[in-house]
Amino acid sequence: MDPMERSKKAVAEHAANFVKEGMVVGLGSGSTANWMIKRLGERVQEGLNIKGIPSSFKSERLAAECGIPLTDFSSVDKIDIAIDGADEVDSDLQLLKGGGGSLVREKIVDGEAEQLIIIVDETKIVTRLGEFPLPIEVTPFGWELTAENISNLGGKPKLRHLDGEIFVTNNDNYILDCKFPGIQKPAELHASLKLLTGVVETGLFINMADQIIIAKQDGIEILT
Ligand code: ABF
Repeated sequence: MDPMERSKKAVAEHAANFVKEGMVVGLGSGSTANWMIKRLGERVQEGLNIKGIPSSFKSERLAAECGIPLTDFSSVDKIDIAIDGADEVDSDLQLLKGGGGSLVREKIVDGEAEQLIIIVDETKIVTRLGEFPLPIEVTPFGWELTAENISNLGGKPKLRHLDGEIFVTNNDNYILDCKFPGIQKPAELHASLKLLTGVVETGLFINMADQIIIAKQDGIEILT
C-alpha cells in the first residue's frame, strides 16, 4: 500500500474508534471515508451494534457489502456522529467539499450529526479555501443562467463532465466546478451563492466540523 493510502487508512481507523455501541452514524464519502466504512464493517462483524446513514450511493453500496445495517431519516431523527472526508480545510475548520459529487447528501447527513469528524490527509490543509474549484450543485434547467450569475459573483464555473458525458448527481442535478480567486470569506460567499435560484447547494461547509483528524507522515494531528 502506498504511503498516502496508509495514512488515509490510519486516520480513518482512528476516527472509527469514536463510534460507540448503539450509535446512528453518518457515513461519509470518498477514498478516506471508505477506509472508515471498512473498519466499521469489521467492528460490526465483531459485534458492534450501530446503524449507518450513507451520504452517497457509493458509500451505501460499500457499507452494505461490509455488513453495516443501514437506516434513513424515516426511521431516525438524529445522527450521533458523522465521519466524512473533505477536499480542503482551513484553520477555522471551514470545509470545501463535493469533489466526489455528493455534496448535498453529505451536507444533509453531516449537518444533522451531533458530532462531525472530518478525516483528511495533510495535503488538504490550506490557509485559504479555493485552490480546489468549489463544487456547486445546480438544477439542470437554466444551468447556463445560474453559471452566469455565479460568474457575476467572481467565480469561473465549469460544468462537470464524467467520461465525456455531463455528470449527474445522486439528486439528478448538475455540478458547476467554480474557481474563485481565493475565498476570503467562505460564509459570505456561501450565503450569496445560496440566494441564486438555480443553486441547490454549495460545497462550502460552514461551522459544521467539530474535529479535523489529519493524517501526517509522522502520525496524526487533531484540530478542534
Ligand atoms: C467527499 O469525498 C468529499 O466531499 C470530498 O470531495 C471527497 C474527499 O475524498 P478523498 O477522501 O478521496 O480525498 O468526502
